[in-house]
Amino acid sequence: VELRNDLQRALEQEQLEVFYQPMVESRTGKIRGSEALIRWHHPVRGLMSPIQFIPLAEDTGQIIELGRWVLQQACRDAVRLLGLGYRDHRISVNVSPVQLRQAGFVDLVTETLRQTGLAPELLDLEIVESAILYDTEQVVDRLRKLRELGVGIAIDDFGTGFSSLSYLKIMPVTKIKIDRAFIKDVISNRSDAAITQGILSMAHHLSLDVVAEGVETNAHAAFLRKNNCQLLQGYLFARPMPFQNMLEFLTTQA
Ligand code: G
Ligand code: G
Ligand code: MN
Ligand code: NA
Repeated sequence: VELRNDLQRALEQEQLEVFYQPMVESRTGKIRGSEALIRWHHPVRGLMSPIQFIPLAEDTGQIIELGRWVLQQACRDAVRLLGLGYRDHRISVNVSPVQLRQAGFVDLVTETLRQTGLAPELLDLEIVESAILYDTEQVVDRLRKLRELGVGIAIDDFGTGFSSLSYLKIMPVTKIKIDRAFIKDVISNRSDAAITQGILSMAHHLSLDVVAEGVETNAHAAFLRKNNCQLLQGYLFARPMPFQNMLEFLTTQA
């Protein structure tokens, strides 16, 4: 209850901040986009990770307001990047299954894009496999409408959910993000290597973009480059950081 009240105050008192983590093209080393990751500057507990409050916000329904805020902030920041000349920098925003179950979600995205002036083609929404576990028809219909707008749909934490792969046939997916659990030991563990290669092969045959998460070493990056994984994300390149630091990071890469 306490944290719930705190979260309400956080939304009202601007204690939330969107951090960004770059996604790098494996072939060229160029930054192609970034993922928006929420942080909470709690007045007593300090900087809080989303795993400490997203599940609570999902239970209380506060995720709706929080998600709306993140989407708007990320779109605004993306437009700022455009204005600075980063013309094809994509922005990825995490969307909770709870948000996707809202009838008004497509309107929210449409309205946010209109208000901020961001081209839909520069926005990816990251969703987890379990997002279509409930209200499947309605959620899939919403995802189709978002695709029709031009927004990209990325499957986050790919391979760790318990869903069947057949959802790839009904979901209008454009991108897969390989979960970092597979990347961690990809060099030493034959199963992880085989699974990663399998996901990459499947994604190519389905014409899906792929991002590997949790890329922490040069060996990870080399393995993924060799196996034609286009995009890499992880501590090897940068940790999630405030927008201002992201701007500086971009200029060092230019
Ligand atoms: O930023 P970090 O790697 O600590 O994120 C931890 C988890 O919180 C990840 O699973 C990430 O997807 C999730 N997360 C981060 N920001 C958001 C957000 O804005 N909305 C939702 N729904 N989840 C987020
Ligand atoms: O579930 P999602 O993929 O959105 O989660 C992103 C989370 O992964 C964030 O908490 C982020 O801080 C974390 N993360 C990003 N890059 C790395 C990495 O290279 N190694 C590890 N261990 N975690 C990472
Ligand atoms: Mn994510
Ligand atoms: Na992930």
